[in-house]
Amino acid sequence: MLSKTIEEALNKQVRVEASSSQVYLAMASWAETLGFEGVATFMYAHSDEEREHMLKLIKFINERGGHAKVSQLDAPPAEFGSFKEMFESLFQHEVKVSKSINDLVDITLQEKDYATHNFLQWYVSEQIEEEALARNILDKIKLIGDDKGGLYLFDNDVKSLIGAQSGPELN
Ligand code: OFO
Repeated sequence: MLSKTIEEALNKQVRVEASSSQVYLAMASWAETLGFEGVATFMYAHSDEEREHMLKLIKFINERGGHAKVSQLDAPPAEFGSFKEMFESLFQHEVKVSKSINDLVDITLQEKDYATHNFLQWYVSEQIEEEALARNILDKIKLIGDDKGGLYLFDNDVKSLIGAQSGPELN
């Protein structure tokens, strides 16, 4: 059985994952309108993945006797300036999500909820991968700068990273 404190903290994380999914969906749509099909495909997949992270939390909360809540979200931006800015903001977003997971892990220790602590280890590993991937993409895009040919090749390449972001097995 979850304590109220843990239930609330997990529900906050449900919201964080849902809003990640929304932000990445907006990025996918923006890239698609610009004709960057590879970036769009990558971002649509990333958005789906965040939804999976949210669902995994929802199932866990309900299985442990809590009630997972779906809350209203702020609308993400519709445009992101340049791909460099977009991936910069994706990276910063993932750093924030990691912090939020770490805070959550901390609460489980304070509450001596070792089952939830154990469950959250999947998210800890996932965040390491997601931050590394975002940093890797950002480094590439910084090298390319505004070079059109480079962006064209990047758009082709980025699709191959979709598998790399799947993270630890979902179960
Ligand atoms: Fe859910 O891992 Fe990114 O935000």
